[in-house]
Amino acid sequence: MTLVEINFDGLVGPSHNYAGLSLGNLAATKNAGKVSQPRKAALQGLDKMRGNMASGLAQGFFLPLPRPNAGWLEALAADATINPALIASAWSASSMWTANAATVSPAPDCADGRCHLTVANLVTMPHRSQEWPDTLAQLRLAFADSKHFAVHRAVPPCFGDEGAANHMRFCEGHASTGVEVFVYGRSGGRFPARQHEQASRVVARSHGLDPAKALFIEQSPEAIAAGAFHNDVVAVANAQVLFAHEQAFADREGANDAIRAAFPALEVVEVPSSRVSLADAISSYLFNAQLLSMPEGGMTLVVPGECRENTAVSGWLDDMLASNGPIRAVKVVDVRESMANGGGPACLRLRVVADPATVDPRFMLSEAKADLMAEVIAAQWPEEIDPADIGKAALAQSVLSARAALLAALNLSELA
Ligand code: SUG
Repeated sequence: MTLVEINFDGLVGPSHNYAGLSLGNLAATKNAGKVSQPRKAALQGLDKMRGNMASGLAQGFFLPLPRPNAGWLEALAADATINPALIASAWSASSMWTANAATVSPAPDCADGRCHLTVANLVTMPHRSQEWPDTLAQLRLAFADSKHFAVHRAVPPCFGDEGAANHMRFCEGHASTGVEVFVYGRSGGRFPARQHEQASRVVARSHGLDPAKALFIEQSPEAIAAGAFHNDVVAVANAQVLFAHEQAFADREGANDAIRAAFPALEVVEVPSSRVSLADAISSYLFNAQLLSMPEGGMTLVVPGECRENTAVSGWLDDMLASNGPIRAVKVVDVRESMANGGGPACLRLRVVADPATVDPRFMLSEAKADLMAEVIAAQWPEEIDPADIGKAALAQSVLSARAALLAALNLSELA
């Protein structure tokens, strides 16, 4: 059995819109009220998937969840008097950011030798708190092979869990035993700390991780207050490399020492605040990059186009490339529609280390399937959504029928 890293990207749903629902997510609140372009957004995401697949990497996908979520509105006894933000919440396409779908511990790290996944409860934000039941259904389908996977229910709701966005794994190679690092927030000043320490500990226990290889590290309150609502806005790890901002963790030296004690081969690529401020890191999403081990060797950092538009960030990237570090290439992708809601290349993917042959093949991407998806998107996804139209019956109908057409094309109508 060959274990490889598979990136499961969330396909951007037909209801993608800018309702400004996420307090503490500066891009989303800044763009509240703007007209979105769901068709363009989904095609941008699909192009990112195609690009990684063309590099020889295994690529999977998850489907948009049913929106508007009529069951949720019913549970809220929604009527004409209800707060419009709650209506918009029921329309949110936020499941596209699959880094928040679940936390994943690959088989070599887990006591029973299976890959464990815990669906994230996302309780802090109302619009995200409704995702987990439908995400769980999808995970249970994609990873139904119980010889290789264990899919867990969400952590009980008092403990906020935002999934893999706050989880890093260090290893010699993806298929070897790793050290898993859970980053939680205690305080975020003016903004909520969405990942709670207890939730991370529940996930580590239920995955059967070796306590010596599971670390719990506090995110810096300044980073949360500056708009890093998840750790993956200020840090990303791959194999032996930690790529992080100097102000990512509450105790920078303590964090590096603890990781190095558990994983001596650690290589830290740190960006000092004197080169890139927290504000520039957050507006460009430098760290919300995919750090990928390439099939030919070396690592590539897949960054959003916004990084090349920021002088400080672009200059740092050039210097990094000129140095002899572990990151050998930088690839720029256009995911602007997602970025405007605070979701970069790394938010859009969930990493699962597995043998692709053990995954339900309907969730694995091929060029032919990407072509088919692009056809459905071009024909069915709304070109634009003006937030003023959210809640209108005609738009709801077109969003529902667009998703149904995609499920039918992919032979996944059981997720309807
Ligand atoms: O939870 N944005 C998402 C972005 C998630 C990014 N994910 C990672 N960092 N891994 C969020 O804040 C905006 C939706 C709106 O406002 O309509 C939103 O939910």
